[in-house]
Amino acid sequence: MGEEEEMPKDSHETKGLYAFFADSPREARRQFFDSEPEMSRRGFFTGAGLVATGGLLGMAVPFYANMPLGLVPAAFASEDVLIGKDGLTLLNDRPINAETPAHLLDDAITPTARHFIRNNGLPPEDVDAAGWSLTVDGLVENTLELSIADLRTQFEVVTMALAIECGGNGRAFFDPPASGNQWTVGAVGCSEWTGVRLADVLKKVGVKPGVVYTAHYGADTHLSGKEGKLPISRGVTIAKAMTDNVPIAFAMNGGALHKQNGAPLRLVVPGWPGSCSQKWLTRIQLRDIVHDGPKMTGTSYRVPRYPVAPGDKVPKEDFEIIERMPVKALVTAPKSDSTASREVEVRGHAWSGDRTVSAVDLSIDFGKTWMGADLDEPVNLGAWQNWRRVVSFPEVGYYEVWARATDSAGEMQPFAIDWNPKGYLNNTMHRVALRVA
Ligand SMILES: Nc1nc2c(c(=O)[nH]1)N[C@H]1C(S)=C(S)[C@@H](COP(=O)(O)O)O[C@H]1N2
Ligand SMILES: [Mo]
Repeated sequence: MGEEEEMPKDSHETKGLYAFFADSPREARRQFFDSEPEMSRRGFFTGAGLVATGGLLGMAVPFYANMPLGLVPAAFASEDVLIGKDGLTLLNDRPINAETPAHLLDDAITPTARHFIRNNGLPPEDVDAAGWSLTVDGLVENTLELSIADLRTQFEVVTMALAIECGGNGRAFFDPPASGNQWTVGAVGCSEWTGVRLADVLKKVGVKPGVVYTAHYGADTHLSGKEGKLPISRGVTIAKAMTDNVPIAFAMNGGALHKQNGAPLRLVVPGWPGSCSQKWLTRIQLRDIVHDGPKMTGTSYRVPRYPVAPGDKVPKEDFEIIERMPVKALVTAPKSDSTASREVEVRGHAWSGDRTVSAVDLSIDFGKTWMGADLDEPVNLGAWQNWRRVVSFPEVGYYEVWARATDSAGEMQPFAIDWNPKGYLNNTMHRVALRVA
């Protein structure tokens, strides 16, 4: 049984509003926004303890069909859980999941306040950085226990800009919908991380022959509160772990890690699903089998090994682990649904797991014609690449700007979603709507 299936599938009367929108986006939307408010919301407010806020949504929300599936009505969002974050959209508050609107990801390096949050459990409270300890064990020549001071003094300290993208980024656009956090485009960020190379630490402990995989453990706790039950423990192939841009990081953008981003210590594994980048890191174990911790097995962070039709049921044994994330571009300016002048700079970022991006092209005519953007080299391997182009619109009116990246292996972003049951790896082109005045 996959780890995600162990979560009690109780009705929306007993679980939180966000969980309801995440697990049953279509049903949640129907109940919240359909035009018969009497019928549709009564059950929710009596059962979920949200009676006090019920009056705020006293009428049907117009044009709800245009809203991303799974978006929780803003009237209910309790954004105080996002202390130290700026402008993030809260998708869930237990556990906390929040994405960054595309136009707030415009910086070349993502500020800490704008790095998205994806939690599977509850972060540790009252973290003590000075007393923090990382154990490296399993199939090693000598087990090591390292404080953050040990890491700083015994290994070369490196700083790298590295992109982290959640495997489920883009899930909100799947049809039929996929359960899970309804990320639109903003479960991605590229901050500057300072730490030591995992590879250097592994060389020091001595990797025994036969090691194939790492196993990562963090100090967060399971939502159920069960002692010893882990919210997530994933790993990567030993080959990926030994690459030189996988840091064990103790600083973010030159300052402390944000509490929700894994303070005081985390892994950053660029190019692979964000879930590989264990936060609140306490232990790395080396194994001679593919790691089988929570969210490694079943359908978690896995996709069918063959193409499936939208909505198909796929046997669990036909799923395989996601490794590299696919090629993608994000438009960070102009902001979607805004008004632009006849000439405007379009810009954003592009990335492709374990590869580089070789071209970004733009279309303002729904893909009929394309024009190349100026694309920067990555500042280091694993960083996203910035691109820009001044675009002239032929006349006033409504436009969509489409961006399409092509990577060093010649792979290009698709028009349509390659559907999979859990809604991973959506790298369809980002489209920004503009009214040119
Ligand atoms: N300990 C721990 N590490 C974790 C997670 C978690 O829930 N617990 N979530 C993972 C997932 S699914 C993602 S996408 C990234 C997100 O990193 P961020 O919250 O810093 O953006 O952290 C990963 N590391
Ligand atoms: Mo994730």
